[in-house]
Amino acid sequence: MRTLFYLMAVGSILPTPVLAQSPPDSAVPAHKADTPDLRPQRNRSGFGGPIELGPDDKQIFPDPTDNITQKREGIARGKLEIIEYESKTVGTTRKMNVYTPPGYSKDRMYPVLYLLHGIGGDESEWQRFSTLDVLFDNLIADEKAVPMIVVMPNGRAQKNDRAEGNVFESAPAFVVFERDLLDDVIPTIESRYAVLADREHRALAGLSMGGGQSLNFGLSHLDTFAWIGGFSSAPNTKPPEELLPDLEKARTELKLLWLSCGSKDGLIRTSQRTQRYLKEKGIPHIWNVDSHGHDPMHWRNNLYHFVQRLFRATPE
Ligand code: FER
Repeated sequence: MRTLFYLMAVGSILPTPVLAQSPPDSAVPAHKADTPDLRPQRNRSGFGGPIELGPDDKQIFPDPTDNITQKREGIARGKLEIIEYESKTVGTTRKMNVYTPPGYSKDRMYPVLYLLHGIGGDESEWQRFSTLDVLFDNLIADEKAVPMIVVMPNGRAQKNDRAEGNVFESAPAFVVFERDLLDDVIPTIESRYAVLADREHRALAGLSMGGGQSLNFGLSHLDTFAWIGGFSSAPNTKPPEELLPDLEKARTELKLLWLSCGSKDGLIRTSQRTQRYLKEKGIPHIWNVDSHGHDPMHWRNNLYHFVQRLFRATPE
């Protein structure tokens, strides 16, 4: 019901229902496939609602320079592949994008980041927005991130999982995805790749709709995930009391909880509500408010900072 309300409320404000997807907008130049698609989304003024920034709503990690996604000569490269799996949850064969780090070998065991897209995206969205393989190759070459596997599934758990038509109509499928992730995606990855299969070696993060999913699923499954991130989390994020059913467990078991949003993102109230509750209840977290809107630059930049803290003894 709540979801429906949001669909109706936002649907009436938005110039387009496709949010986390670069639209064929004649105002912006065409996008080349081998560079990240950082074109601003459509004019978002008025999107979501009025923005009021509080004293904690500050940028604590600077915007990285653009060369973070520049392909470099002479460094080892990871591999990106699309794999298929049988989803018992959906009853179809589904696709996900998997990045394996440079020198990936079955003789080693790797931690895994599960990375979720927005309401208008699919399993290829993170690659399109951030040239994720290049970003990770660079971070790993510089030893800024530990070698890890990145899994980018399709968070729209329904038979037709393409981002077609009014993408808000598929919002219920983003709820169903909790079961697909836990029962189908993770077991598939753990049976096919050399991965460390415990909570301390699993991270879950996402952008917008995928940010809300990551907080919802991650915080209610702390036995499965110890590292959680929500970038510009959408209003599908559960209200704080529901989101954090066991405060003591969250306080002691989370290795990293990352929230971020752009100061020009009309959805910021959702993240502010979560962050203020975390602060009030003394749950350690990172809150990074940069100067972006609801856009790929914010997602890429926060992913860049977030992954540097993953799977380390002292993440901060
Ligand atoms: C909403 C506004 C935005 C909503 C979802 C979104 C479910 C998702 C945005 C995105 O993924 O970019 O009210 O409700």
